[in-house]
Amino acid sequence: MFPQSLCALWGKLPQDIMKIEAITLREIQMPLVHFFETSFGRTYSRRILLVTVHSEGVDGWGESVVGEDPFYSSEWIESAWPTLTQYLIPALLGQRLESGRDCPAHFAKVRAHRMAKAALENAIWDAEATQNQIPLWKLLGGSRTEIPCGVSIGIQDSVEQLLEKIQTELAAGYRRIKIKVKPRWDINVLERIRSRWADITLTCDANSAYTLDQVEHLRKFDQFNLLMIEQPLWNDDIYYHARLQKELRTAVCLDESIVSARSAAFAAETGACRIVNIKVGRVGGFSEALKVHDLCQTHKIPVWCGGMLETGIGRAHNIALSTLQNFSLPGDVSASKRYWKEDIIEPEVEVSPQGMIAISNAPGTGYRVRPDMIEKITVRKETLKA
Ligand code: OSB
Ligand code: MG
Repeated sequence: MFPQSLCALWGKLPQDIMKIEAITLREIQMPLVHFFETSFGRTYSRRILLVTVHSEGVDGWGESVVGEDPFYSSEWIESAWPTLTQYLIPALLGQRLESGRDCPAHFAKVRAHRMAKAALENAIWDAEATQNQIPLWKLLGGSRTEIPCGVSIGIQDSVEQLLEKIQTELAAGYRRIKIKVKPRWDINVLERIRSRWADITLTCDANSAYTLDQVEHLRKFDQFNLLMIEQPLWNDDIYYHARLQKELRTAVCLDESIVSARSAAFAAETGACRIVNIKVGRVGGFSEALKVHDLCQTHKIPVWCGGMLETGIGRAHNIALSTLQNFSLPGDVSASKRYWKEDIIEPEVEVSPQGMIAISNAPGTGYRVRPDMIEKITVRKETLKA
């Protein structure tokens, strides 16, 4: 415990300062209920990194959104593990932190590796909320009491299977359908969807499957009254998306390209998109995600929360973030059971027949982590102590 007198001097209560005593990194493995296919490949089972921060009797949890392969991003599970154990975790051990907002300064020497940083920073926010007995969403500055949900449906073996999946999700109440597209799984598929459902809120995500010389082809997307087209061009591009947006009636939404508040500013100033997908892992943690949110709000760009096939831990963090004011569009934040036979939190994330997730007023995320279940599916684990 920190000396009371010193804390008083700084105007901080002792419980407001977290001493980082130990941090556990682990890999768990969980099969998906249904494979997920994007323009870069198909995933049947997830390998997931979880971080646990141990601080004065409280555990804070974080999940890294790194993939099994360096396809969505150059980061992947085998880059995140050593980056965390050799650099990021040592930078925090023994430190006394006031808030998750302190993390970026401690991590500043390490370039990029945002998904590794986010897992750790978010675990600190999680610990802080629990330690102070306040909801994480309040700590982040949120205000929504419920959040609207959409679904992201991967590429299927046939259009019939996709239509069946859309039917199921609409019946479950989801308020926005997003499909994955790529050349030869796009116009034909959108035509079939629109001829069956003329009015549903529909979007598509290309995960960088097109190039600017396909602008004539991309213009055909305009006929489908899509809410947006997500990341049509290169993963690291903003400038050519600005050129493309000028050619399209459909709003461009950027996902992969927005890695920081600075890249969001660049996109806003160049007109590269009209909507932004915020993934807290992609931008390096809650602190930066809040900056992206605020920057977009200033530029009148609505945002929504993206998903990365998270377990309940990352999902709970996405839900908390989605309570901020400018998250005005339905996110890819859907129910646990769409992904997992059994989730690692309780209660599981549930979506109402109206397509909403109710926000809990309980301290922390409002969802309890299930350590016994996690232990059973852990395939490697390392604890580093101060
Ligand atoms: O681009 O949004 C994406 C999943 C893995 C990698 C990238 C993306 C996605 C999704 C899934 O679209 C969203 C979800 O978690 O349901
Ligand atoms: Mg995307």
